[in-house]
Amino acid sequence: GHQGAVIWLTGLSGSGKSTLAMGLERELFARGRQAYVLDGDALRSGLNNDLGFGPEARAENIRRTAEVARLFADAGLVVITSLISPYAAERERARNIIGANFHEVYVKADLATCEARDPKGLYARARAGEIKNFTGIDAPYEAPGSADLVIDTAAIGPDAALLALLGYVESATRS
Ligand code: GGZ
Repeated sequence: GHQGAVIWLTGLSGSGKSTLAMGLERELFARGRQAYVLDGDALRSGLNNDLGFGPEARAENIRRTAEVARLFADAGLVVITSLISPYAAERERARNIIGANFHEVYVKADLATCEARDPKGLYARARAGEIKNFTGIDAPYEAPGSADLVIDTAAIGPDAALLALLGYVESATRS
């Protein structure tokens, strides 16, 4: 049988979270699993459209997403969250909300790599002072010290990264 789970991706903007999340959803679905992505950027256009990027707003963003993820996981889905979630304390809060089915995955890429990718031009705008409180520039990112899985997307390509994530999720959610 299968149990629900929450795969909590954390990492800088441009680290590859969204690409990995969508790829994992697709591969799990192809294997008969119900999977669903909760993407921070997408949630911010609806459920979380009242929230900015200060510490308290980010904490509330993480809290709401964790509560929604818990509901979906209770229904048996593999929920893949894709939020920067920069504060270790808020990630621990998410773990406490969700419980044993919470899996923290650090999508690791150093700032220089993410800034070189800059897929949406946000780092350039943050450097120019057009975006304030941008994670990695003038807002903190607290790297996980004991993630359940670390995927270094600066060191391995997207296919290898997805395979590593898929392998972890399949073994961690087998029941
Ligand atoms: C960080 C920002 C900011 C600031 C807009 N800081 O890479 P993206 O563009 O597509 O996804 C990022 C997203 C971050 O939202 P999250 O909900 O994941 O953040 S958190 O968990 O910290 O609450 C980025 C864009 O929004 N974005 N302004 N100031 N990222």
